[in-house]
Amino acid sequence: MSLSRIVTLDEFIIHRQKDFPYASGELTGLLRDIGVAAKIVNREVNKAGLVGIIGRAKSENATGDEVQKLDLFANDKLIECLKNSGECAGIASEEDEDFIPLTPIDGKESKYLVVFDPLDGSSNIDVNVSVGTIFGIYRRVSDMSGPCTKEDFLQKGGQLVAAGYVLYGTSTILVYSTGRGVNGFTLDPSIGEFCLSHRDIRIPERGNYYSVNQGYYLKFDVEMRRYIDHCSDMNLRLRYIGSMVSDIHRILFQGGIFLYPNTRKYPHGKLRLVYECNPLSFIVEQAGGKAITCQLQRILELDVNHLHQRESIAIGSPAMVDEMRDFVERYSAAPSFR
Ligand code: FDP
Repeated sequence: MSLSRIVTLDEFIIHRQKDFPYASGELTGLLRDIGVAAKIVNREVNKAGLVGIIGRAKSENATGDEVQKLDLFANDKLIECLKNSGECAGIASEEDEDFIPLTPIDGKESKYLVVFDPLDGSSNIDVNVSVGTIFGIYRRVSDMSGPCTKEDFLQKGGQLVAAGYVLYGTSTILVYSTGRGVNGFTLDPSIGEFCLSHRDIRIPERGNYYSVNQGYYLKFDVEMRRYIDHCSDMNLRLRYIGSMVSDIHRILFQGGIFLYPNTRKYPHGKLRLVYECNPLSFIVEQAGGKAITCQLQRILELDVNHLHQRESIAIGSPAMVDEMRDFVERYSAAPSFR
């Protein structure tokens, strides 16, 4: 496809469908529906300060975080778009305790499921800092003659068919992968379309940034503290937005490492495996990066036991994740350092 003219997201995904000889168009339809939902969420995120939609909704979501109104709005819009599309058999969201099976339209059962975090980094909404939507798409494993089941949603990240995110930042960008590289599309507000802006994104081997909530330093295991000391010794720049999707976006383009280690408060890590760590690890690996837990297991190979399971994570440039691995191996093997 020529880059000499504007290529819209719709054109691109239809063109890419030809790469999959037995494609039925369902996945293509699903990706387009997510693109439409993203445009609606983007519209609200952009005018949040004007219409007073921001602020706390005074409830807690399935994982105990304080829910803000825009989270609920984004959740509703995504569910609505996916429900009406007929291309999705069920959804699981950060905002809902359980998964939601969707009724087939015209009796046609879909083979795909969508997991998502409707608005990641939501504690930043009130102060105009970038937030994003993260999504992952799985092929269902349950019998197609009935509704989807929990097992469909407890697949390992390695089974993802596609994943992506939409970042509502200085511009709005949708980045996705179907397992054949990663491409980015920037929303052109003048025509209301996502246009191909970043073709075949490759993460740098190394970068100058590390990203971690250093305020929790004393609560990290000793091996993580040693690695963070090393980053500081190397004069790496600390950048922590507090919105994982925004931090990962920067790392994807400029290189670096993002860490959310286990702490005393979150002994298994804080970030959610199903709709945060897995989709972002899929993207980062597709771009040539790596993603492991702070106990050194590859994120995409982790067993999923619970929809809202939390894990620790180290993700980013391959050489930096390898280096962090070396530190953990070295210092966790030396009990005297604990
Ligand atoms: P948030 O709670 O604002 O939704 O998803 C969780 C997340 O944000 C990540 O986006 C972010 O990187 C992290 O939590 C921030 O957590 P800390 O405030 O504990 O650093």
